[in-house]
Parts: sequence; C-alpha cells; structure tokens
Amino acid sequence: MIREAEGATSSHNQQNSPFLHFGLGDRAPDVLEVRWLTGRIQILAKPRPGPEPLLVEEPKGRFAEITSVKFDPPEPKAGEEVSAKASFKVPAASRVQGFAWDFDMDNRFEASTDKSEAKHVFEKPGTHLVRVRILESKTSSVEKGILVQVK
Ligand SMILES: [Ca+2]
Repeated sequence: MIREAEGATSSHNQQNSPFLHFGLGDRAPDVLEVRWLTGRIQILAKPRPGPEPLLVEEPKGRFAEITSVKFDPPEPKAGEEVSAKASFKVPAASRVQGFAWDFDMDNRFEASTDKSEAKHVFEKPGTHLVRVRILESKTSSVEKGILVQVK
C-alpha cells in the first residue's frame, strides 16, 4: 500500500492538519516505510495494529545524502556488465550499514553491498531507472534514482 500526501493544499482561511491518518486494519505488516519530504526514509519494523494510534514523527538530526551515481561504462550495452558507484556524504556521527540496489524499479533490490559499488547486467536496451539506497541504520535510509541509457 502506498499513500502519498501533498502539502500546500489549503485555501484562504483553511488550514490542513499536519497529521495523516492511515488504517492498517487487522494486517500487521513486516515493515512500514515512511518517506519524508526531506528524502529520509524511516523504517518501522513490525508495527502492531491496536486501539492506540501509532504516532510517527520524522527523526531529528542530519542524515546521509547520495550526491551522485556513476556507471562504468557510462553508456553500457545490453548484455554488458556495468559497474555502478554511488558517491555520498554522511554526518560525522553516523556509520553506513550498507547499500541496496534496485536496477529495474520493481521495488526489489537485486544487490546488497557493503561498499558503494555494485555490478549489474541490463538485459534490454533503453532508459533504465536505477534506485540506490544507503542504509544508515535499521530504521533510517536514503535513496536516489538515476537514469541510465542502455544501448
Ligand atoms: Ca529490482
């Protein structure tokens, strides 16, 4: 389930509540991901349904940023192995737990790596959107999407 919230939808003399209400019903998902407008992804493991609402607030403090992703070769051919390398910044106090790579935007990560580099073979030519995630901790991560042209 994905639910998107927009900001600035209020009109004159009206103000939107800063709260969003989600109903999970009787389902107990394994993971609840909250994507904040700042780019931070908050990961809540096994949120329990119950009579009391679960209040989720964006964590304070600085977080990691993926500054760029480079491919080698920059314009790969279909069937050719490509190396993808992410450049990133992390606050001094945090450590990176790892990286996850989704090379075909199906919301499943094909590769999990300790280093900021992964290899992949694109089977088909065309424009591919690659998603890379920095895992800052079990509860926080940041993603970036990059287009790559495959010949
Ligand atoms: Ca994938």
